Amino acid sequence: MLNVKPSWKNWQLLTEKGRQIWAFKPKSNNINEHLLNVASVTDEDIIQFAVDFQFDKSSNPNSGDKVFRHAAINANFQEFSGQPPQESNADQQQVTDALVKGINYFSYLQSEDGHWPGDYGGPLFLLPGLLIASYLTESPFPKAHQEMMKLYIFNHQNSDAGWGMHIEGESTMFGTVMQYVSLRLLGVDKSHEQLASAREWIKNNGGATGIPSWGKFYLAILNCYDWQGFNSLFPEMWLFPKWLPVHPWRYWCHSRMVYLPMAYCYAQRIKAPETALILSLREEIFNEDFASIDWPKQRNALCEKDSYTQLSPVLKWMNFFTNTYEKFKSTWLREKATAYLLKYLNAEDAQTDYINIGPVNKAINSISIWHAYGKDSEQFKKHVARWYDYLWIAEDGMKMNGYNGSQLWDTAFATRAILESDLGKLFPETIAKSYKFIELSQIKAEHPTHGEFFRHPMIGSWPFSTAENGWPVADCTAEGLSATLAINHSGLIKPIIDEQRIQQAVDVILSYQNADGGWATYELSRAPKWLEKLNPSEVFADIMIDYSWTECTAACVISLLEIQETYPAYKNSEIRKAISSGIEFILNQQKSDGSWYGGWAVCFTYATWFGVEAISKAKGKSYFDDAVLMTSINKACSFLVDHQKADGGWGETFESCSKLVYSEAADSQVVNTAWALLTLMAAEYGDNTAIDMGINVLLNKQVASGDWSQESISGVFNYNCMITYANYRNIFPIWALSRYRQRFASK
Ligand code: LAN
Repeated sequence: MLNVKPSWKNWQLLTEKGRQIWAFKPKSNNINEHLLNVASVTDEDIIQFAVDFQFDKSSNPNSGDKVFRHAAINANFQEFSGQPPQESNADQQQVTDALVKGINYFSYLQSEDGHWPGDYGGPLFLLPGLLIASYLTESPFPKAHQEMMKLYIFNHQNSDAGWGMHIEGESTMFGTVMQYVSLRLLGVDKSHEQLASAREWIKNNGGATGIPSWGKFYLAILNCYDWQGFNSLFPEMWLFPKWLPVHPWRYWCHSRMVYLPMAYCYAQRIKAPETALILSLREEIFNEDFASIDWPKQRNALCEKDSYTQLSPVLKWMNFFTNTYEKFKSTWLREKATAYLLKYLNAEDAQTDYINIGPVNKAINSISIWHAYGKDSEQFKKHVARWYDYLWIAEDGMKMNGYNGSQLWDTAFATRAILESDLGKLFPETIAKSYKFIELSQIKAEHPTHGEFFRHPMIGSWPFSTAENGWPVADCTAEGLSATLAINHSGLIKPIIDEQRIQQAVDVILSYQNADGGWATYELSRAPKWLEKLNPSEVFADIMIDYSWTECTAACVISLLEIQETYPAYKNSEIRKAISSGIEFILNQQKSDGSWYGGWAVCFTYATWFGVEAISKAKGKSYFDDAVLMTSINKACSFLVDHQKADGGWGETFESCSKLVYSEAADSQVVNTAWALLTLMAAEYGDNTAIDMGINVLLNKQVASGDWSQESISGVFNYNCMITYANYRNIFPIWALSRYRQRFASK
């Protein structure tokens, strides 16, 4: 039995069709009723929360998802009862046994609907946005939730009293002011010791005027910052003709969908009433007297600890014009722009069933819709109901996830990992459940307004999280398709995803290929590279355009290669061309040291795995010159072997992502080790010792239950913000062991 602390038991994860809701002492398992009868929290409960959610950030800032996992395991865990295959020697037997144990353990984490729930926290600037929305709209979270949020924020305070952008990051003004304000909104008194020291941090680093623009925005909403200190968001830009290169339809969809509600709030200059709390906050976070601050001068003020990208001179010029325009703007045009923004916001809400594309626009859309239609409107109520889809509980408290989950992504990877070796067939029920979820998540219809609001056609695609979120992603489609093919080939289940639906997925993937041969994330690259010069965020890089990425490209190429094997007749020459130019893109991305930079996980080991996996799969099939492919693969393998640690594993820190150079972790990490091993095995690397040593690291690090411990953070976005993928510590070791086993089992 795993240790479940008393108050962990009071929180229960309800799931349905991928939706994940943490309910406090729920009276029923009906997910739709989780808000109807939230049990009231007693003083004893609160005292017990503080004991049970004590978390020592200094030993590892990453929680191990124990609240969910321990409950799931204790509910019905059983050792594997079947007969694992008998191998011909003790070493091989050890691998097979570890694999059986690893899959068996992981199968108990799968929810009834077939997906693998998991912690998707990491960024620290998300929950504050939601808390500001809840404060402004006077829609408080239940007390139990509030207490858990406080604990989370306190638990993640750094030793210097500030907070970072994400749980592993050094303190920044953005991180610190946002958490400070959140704790105050949650009712913590300013005399609290941890708040007093945080205030010191803020003061010593120049005060909140130096908060980056996204922070300025949230503070302005709270009425703790003057809108005049905020560069104009020029709402009229949304009325530009579509052919203009700066029209927002060309932006990366995440930027587009964040700057959309921001522009609405800016146009309306939404701000909270001046309550005693707000007046006090104004005194707490600035070094100057609030009334005396020269606001226009603060527009580009930035604490140096926050500076990641530089605002370009072009952007500064543009800001000059748009800020000046604010003084002379036409009311008629402003109203027209605002009406358009609202229409667009409604469309995004309808298209995502109020989940929205992500955690940032979730909060800001809620604010906009509340402003437009009021607290009692149906639209606003639907927004509030979806706040809970983003909340997650682990042993460090209640956090806001970076998405409404990573459901489809994890399920597709897990399925492929399990089915990589024949051993996966010992788990037919797990695969059957996965299949059900994958089937359910494939997008089957287009929104009526998809053309009007610039959405890429999506029938046949897969999203990252759930069908309800409904934003298709290129590489999620590829992973969904690869997992589907793997299940179909396993012969375990009668295929439900028929040929027509497979072809639709292929068509979507083809439609996503960029002119440079690569694949981006959610859409085609819609603007030239120079548009990045208009990136107004000081803390994220490359957010303006949807660029082609090594990982996304490799995933798409791999799935197309699989399609060519299974359905050679389908669009053969078109697919061949797509694969060849995809491979060329991947080759061009390879660095001279043989590695690839990873944009969506930490980091070089991740993208190098994708690069080599695609290239080695394409080898020998005349998509490309094999000599060129071999050189690329060999260079990649040398890179990895050069970075193998003395114990046989690999380890990278998140700084590989932000600094763009390989940054070695003190200890081997199972996730990096698994990626490196998958790569070397895909490459059929000649030196077995390197591989055997790596496998030993995975074996030695496996714990008795079959799990692996949570180590460092694995995911990233926009170079500078890290994000947790709790299931990676199981999926990738399982995958690497499966591949290793398949090598000896098939000999
Ligand atoms: C994700 C999560 C998944 C990820 C992969 C599929 C792994 C990747 O291969 C493509 C990009 C994608 C879909 C992705 C893009 C950026 C996201 C949506 C996130 C990292 C999850 C959270 C992040 C989002 C931008 C967070 C909100 C922050 C803003 C700056 C708006």
